[in-house]
Amino acid sequence: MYFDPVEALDRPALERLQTERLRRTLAIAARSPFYGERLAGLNIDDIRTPDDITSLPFTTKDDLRSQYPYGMLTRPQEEFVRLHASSGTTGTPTAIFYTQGDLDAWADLMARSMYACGCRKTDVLQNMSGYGLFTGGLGIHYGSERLGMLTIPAGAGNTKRQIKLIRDFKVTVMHIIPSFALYFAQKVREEGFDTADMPWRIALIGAEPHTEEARRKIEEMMHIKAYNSYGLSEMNGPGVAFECEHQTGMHLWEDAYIAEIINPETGEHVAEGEVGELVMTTLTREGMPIIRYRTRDLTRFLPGQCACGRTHRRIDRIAGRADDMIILKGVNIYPMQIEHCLMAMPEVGQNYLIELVTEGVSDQMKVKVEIKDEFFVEDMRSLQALQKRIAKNLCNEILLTPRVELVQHDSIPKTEGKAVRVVDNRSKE
Ligand code: ADP
Ligand code: K
Ligand code: ZN
Repeated sequence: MYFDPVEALDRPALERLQTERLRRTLAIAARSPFYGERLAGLNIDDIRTPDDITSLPFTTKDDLRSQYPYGMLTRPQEEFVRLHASSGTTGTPTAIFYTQGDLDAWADLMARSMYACGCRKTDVLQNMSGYGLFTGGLGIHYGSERLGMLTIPAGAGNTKRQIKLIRDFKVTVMHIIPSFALYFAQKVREEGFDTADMPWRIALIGAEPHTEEARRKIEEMMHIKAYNSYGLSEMNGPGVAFECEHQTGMHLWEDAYIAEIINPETGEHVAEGEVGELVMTTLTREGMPIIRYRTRDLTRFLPGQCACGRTHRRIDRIAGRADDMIILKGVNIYPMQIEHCLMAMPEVGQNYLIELVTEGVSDQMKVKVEIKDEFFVEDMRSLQALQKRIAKNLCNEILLTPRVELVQHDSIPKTEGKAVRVVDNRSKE
């Protein structure tokens, strides 16, 4: 029923395993120049439960940057076999190193994740994310092979070739970035194929924030089941938390990580079920363990048990990154609030772009929205009515009225990799 029996371990046993692994992780971490100093004076015997982790200091992205290139390593460099780097969405990248043991453990987590949402060795997986330093390439790849799936390293881009591979090799599972999935579905139709006739049944989507509405849209347009996949390079890459077949939040693999949710201002744990910043500690990484890493990602633990029987707690879809927050006229806005609102409207197509500009003395938000062809009509009056309706819906959600511009499908440039949702052209004075 499960890829690994540890997925259904009872909570007391899981917590004992976490404690034991945390103690081992701390002992290993102390061998790196960085943690050698940071953890000086720590008595590992004081760690008796996973909760005792709160006595340890946080690690931030800036800490990792300050140790670039080799300051986080716990062993001689020759014992490492792989390097990845975060995609640098928010500044200088950070380098993450893996021993062979780390790569094996990661592939197992990935395989377990994909098994949980229904992938089997009889499946054929096409990995449509970029390879290279980004972990979505090789991370998914090795996990897929570990599970035993026939794995096609298609990489990003070249939609025509992607479609040919999918049809020729009867691809049943795709790994695809959500913002690309809707665009891709459209391309499949433009090539003259019906998405309902494609061999696929499962899409693994992740790597960037997306709303439930966007997921449903992907599922409808592609005639596929789409499962949310969460990870970050600092915690290996994908395979940190994954949806099971029930699609009710992502199981976070607690035998491999200790997860906490904190108030980003105070650093204290939030109340059970409240949204805050996800903080994570690696429990099985031997080469470059990371303790209490501030992910900047906002989410919450979901209450209750999952019907699948896995005991590892579930997190809600990522509401956004703390760094993504837009402050406009004193109002805090997350891009996902805008997506949530747009994707719920049937007239809206695949893409949108938020632009912040300064006009005269005040800052304004403009939202460009792609409209489906059938609604992009000649009749000015109905277009204006639609524009008004979108602006009004947005205002209900974000409490200020942005300027809405309707554009034809495919007119917003599509980047390879993670979507750019916000362009900030405000004057910095
Ligand atoms: P970068 O931080 O440069 O984008 P990574 O490639 O390591 O580098 O990306 C990890 C980040 O991507 C996460 O911290 C999170 O913000 C985002 N992310 C990954 N998976 C998801 C997901 N399923 N939902 C929302 N955001 C995600
Ligand atoms: K196989
Ligand atoms: Zn489940």
